[in-house]
Amino acid sequence: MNLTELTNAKLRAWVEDVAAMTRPDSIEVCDGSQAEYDRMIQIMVDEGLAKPVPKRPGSVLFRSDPSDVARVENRTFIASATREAAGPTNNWMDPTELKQILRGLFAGCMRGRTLYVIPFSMGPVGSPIAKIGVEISDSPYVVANMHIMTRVGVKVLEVLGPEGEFVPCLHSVGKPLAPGESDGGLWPCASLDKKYIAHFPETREIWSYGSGYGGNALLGKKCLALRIASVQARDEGWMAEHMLILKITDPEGVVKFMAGAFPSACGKTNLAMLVPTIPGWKVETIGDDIAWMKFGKDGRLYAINPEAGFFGVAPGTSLESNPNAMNSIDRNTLFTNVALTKDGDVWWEGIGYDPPGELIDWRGNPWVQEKGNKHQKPAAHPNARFAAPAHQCPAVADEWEDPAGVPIDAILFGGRRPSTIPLVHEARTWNHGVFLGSIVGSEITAAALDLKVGSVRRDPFAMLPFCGYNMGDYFQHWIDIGQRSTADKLPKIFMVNWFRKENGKYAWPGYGDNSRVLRWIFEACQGKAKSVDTAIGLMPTPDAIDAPEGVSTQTLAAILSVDKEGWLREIADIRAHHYVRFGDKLPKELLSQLDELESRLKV
Ligand code: O2Y
Ligand code: MN
Repeated sequence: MNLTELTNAKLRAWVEDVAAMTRPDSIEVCDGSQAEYDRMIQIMVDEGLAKPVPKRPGSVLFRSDPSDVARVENRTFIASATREAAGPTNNWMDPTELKQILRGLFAGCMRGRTLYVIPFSMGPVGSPIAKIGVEISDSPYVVANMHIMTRVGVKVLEVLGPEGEFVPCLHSVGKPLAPGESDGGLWPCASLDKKYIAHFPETREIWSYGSGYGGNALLGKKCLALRIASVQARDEGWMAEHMLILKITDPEGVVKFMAGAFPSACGKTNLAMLVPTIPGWKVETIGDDIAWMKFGKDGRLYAINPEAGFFGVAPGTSLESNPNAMNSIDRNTLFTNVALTKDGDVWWEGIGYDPPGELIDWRGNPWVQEKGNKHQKPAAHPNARFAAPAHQCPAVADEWEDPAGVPIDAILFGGRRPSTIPLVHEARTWNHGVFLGSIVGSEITAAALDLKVGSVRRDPFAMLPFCGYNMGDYFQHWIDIGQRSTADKLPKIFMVNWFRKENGKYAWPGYGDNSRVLRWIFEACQGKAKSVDTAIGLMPTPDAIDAPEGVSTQTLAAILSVDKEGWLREIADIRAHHYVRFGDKLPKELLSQLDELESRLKV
């Protein structure tokens, strides 16, 4: 498609302005077709940027620049009108100053490249919960990944219409080409100090410069669906959350939907695709990373997965840890920074089998496994990724594209907590649940930077890197949401912890055995769970959860008990090091929850 086919005047004017600033050689409007996707892949294969993976039909491998392998939190900015609006947990920059820097960087930055206009829908096209974005990018890698991760093309432009609203998302790899120059097979990006992942919450704009990777460049995901959407959600009375969504069916065919917020690298994708170890139960996937939830007319919260694919971490993914993910990526998958085998397959650490001889590692060098050498550099980058269409997941639920969303029965919060936090407990009320969400975090297990071993790195609601405004106001938004319905209609809230340790070893096997905990949560939603009222909330009775193989009844009892001393230390830490950051913005309801919890523990 070309520019003249853009009937939305605002969109057309924006594209023309950006083209005048960035000076691309050509402009293409993406139609979202298979032919377009294939052409992007071919361009990158011809350039030497993509390598076919013949063992997985339709799949290719990319190797990024070593400076461009993950989200860059210290180069991610929330440029709200005031520092206070961004709050204590975000990198703030003055919007005028930041725009000036960005205009300088974007000037002429697409020389020698094509400017792609990517109209995309976050959520099923036309869903009342969905939002439209348009990404301008000079990266065919971004175009191909956006085809997988979002809904792209003509249908989106039709819904947008001549006057519809969209979030403008401007992206450049930040590497203009001189006449006749090409990337020469090397991943284009700018140096770290020139990377900017910039968000302008008031004007709902995203400007991303200098990185071609993942969350920095696929702007529908973390930038739009979380940072900008969290601001829209606050203003419009809904919720944009870093949550998986799963469907669980009991042996009688009763269905519940659960959403879950876990910090990055806590096994969210594995939980979303879990294969239960309890007979007769079924878990199906709606989404593995982001949930948008809106109230229905019946007062319940309905969730959609705004994405259309999975952008999962490859290392550690195996037929044992996540067979559904493995089967999702056996074709039509974009791999980034994994290793390549001689017989044309991918390999990574934790894939479940030894490499079949010599590999090419993620940097493009020959690599032979040195068994027992703990210092050997990995063949795949630890943040190596796969991008695969959600419809390829064998466990994807029938409802995953329902435009109305699915009614959420339970919300789960969790983190990596080797001590204190039990396997599962249920909040007494919505506000108690909000309190639990606000204290989510993971314990520091090895000395990292300036953080003390054993201290908790808080990641409230798993939104620390993704909340586009003041986290204190975000807590208040959660409290306000609870006022909009009644306890019988709101989801029940739970905190889970798959990572408790005893004598230095994990006490709970996790993975498929987490279904035993989900069953108790399911029963709690039906009002049928065997529960005991404790100081910290409702907990399973000793016989409510079947111990999986290898877990003794004593161990199970230990991880299902209240660690009074641990919780009192936790409360002191929350008061002194966590809540204090939010000053006046901390909702009084959360302080009351903390005080009440302390009093209950002290009786
Ligand atoms: O490193 C990146 O650019 C991707 S980060 C990511 C990708 C998929 C799902 N979640 C995350 C995350 O960091 O939470
Ligand atoms: Mn995530």
